[in-house]
Amino acid sequence: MRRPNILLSGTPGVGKTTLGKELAAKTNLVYVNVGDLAKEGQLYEGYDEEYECPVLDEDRVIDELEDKMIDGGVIVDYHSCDFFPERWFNIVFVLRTENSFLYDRLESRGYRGKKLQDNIQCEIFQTIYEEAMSSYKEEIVHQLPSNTPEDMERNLDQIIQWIEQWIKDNN
Ligand code: DAT
Repeated sequence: MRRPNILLSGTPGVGKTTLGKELAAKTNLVYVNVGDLAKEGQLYEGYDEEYECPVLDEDRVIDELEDKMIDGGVIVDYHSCDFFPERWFNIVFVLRTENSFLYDRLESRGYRGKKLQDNIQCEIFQTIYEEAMSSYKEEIVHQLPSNTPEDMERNLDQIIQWIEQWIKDNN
């Protein structure tokens, strides 16, 4: 059976992990957190002193995921989206969160100072949405509000419906 590949992107804290895991639990798709994958395989190519985090080795991440993506049925979660092969994804969702909600979520995750400010700005300037619109066909890129638990439920239901329809149409 053919199954679609889905990209969940957006600023850190918008709810990609929560949504992705729920989706995988309710469908027969597999959830992949690119940050965790990189950590497990040490898929890094240096260290960013300013942001105090390792720099992702994008080529190795792509090599690591390629076979799985060809099989289909993968939900990929990452806060950036311009380095994945465009052909991998059937649909791209960019989660969006209002500043006041995002600020609280990032602060309770321990983000402070420049890291907190930069992530809030990333959301204000809709950086990831624009990145997605320039990296994929515009008609497959969708923004989803992710402010409240009700938003999360609605997004889950809508994506599950989309997956079911895609599977019907492609098998
Ligand atoms: P991300 O994977 O995008 O970094 P997350 O799934 O880890 O985000 O969520 C960050 C926190 O915010 C986590 O405590 C769950 C909460 N959260 C996410 N989406 C939400 C929503 N729509 N309503 C309420 N809380 C949400």
